[in-house]
Amino acid sequence: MRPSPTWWILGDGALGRLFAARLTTTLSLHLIGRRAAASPLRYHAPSGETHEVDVARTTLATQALHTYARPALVVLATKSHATLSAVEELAAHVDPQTPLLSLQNGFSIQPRLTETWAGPVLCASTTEGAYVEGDAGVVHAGTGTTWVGDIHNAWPTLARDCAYWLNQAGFSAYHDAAIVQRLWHKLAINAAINPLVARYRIRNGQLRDQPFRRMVDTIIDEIGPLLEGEGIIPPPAGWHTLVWEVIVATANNRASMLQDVLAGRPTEREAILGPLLAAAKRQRCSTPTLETLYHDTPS
Ligand code: KPL
Repeated sequence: MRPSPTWWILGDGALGRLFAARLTTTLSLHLIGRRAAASPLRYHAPSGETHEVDVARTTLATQALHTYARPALVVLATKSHATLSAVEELAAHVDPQTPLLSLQNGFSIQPRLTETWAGPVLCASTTEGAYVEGDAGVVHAGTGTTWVGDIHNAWPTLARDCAYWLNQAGFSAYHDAAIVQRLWHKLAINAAINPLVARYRIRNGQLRDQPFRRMVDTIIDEIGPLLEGEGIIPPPAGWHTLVWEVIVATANNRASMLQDVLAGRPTEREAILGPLLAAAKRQRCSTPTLETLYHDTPS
């Protein structure tokens, strides 16, 4: 195995805790949240087993954090709308060339970070499912796949290295030279699932029942042509199959947007639906379903 680097994870939510619980076993890791929190993390594995994992949980303001080695990479696991301010704060504490790995949903923060951050910006698209439990728990609801790349495909070696460490930690991770396509595909999935389940407060699998089933199909009918108009290649089995396969695979999940609504947090409406409405405007195409969905989705 290669010598272990130091990574920081910024964001103590579900994905931040999940990545921390797994990565801490193979590299030197600090999980950075808004508040210093008690270690260890309680990691509930998909098998049903629970592990107490000793994770260094700290804040950017904690002096002790800065006595350790500088991070070789910072994983951004904040919500999309909180990422720019988190990165501004981070900038005062790390070398400006530090590579970032963006785990954010949607396709809004990734281009902005790529333009503004001096170092490499990797983006990941993951189908790992997780939700938080209390102050120190994370439930790994379903294993998935994580693809890593960067928007201009300028950092393939770094992306492969990052995938290597994720694999060492037990994830299935791959470099993807076409990560932009992958991010848009995930955005299509999130747009068809998250706003509806958040509004009606249902689990993903309930979308298979009417009247939701019809609503999902109508949304997909609008999204597919729109994304193709943006140069996104349709998935091999088509947009409907892509979305319905995820609904079936995550039937028991409470989607991230539903978790946000239930916890009274802001949602990722802008990151997920905003880029679609912007594409519709660019293409001068009418998308009444997406517009209604945007207005009906809590912000
Ligand atoms: O990514 C997700 C989310 O919850 O944000 C889906 C795929 C909808 C699974 O719940």
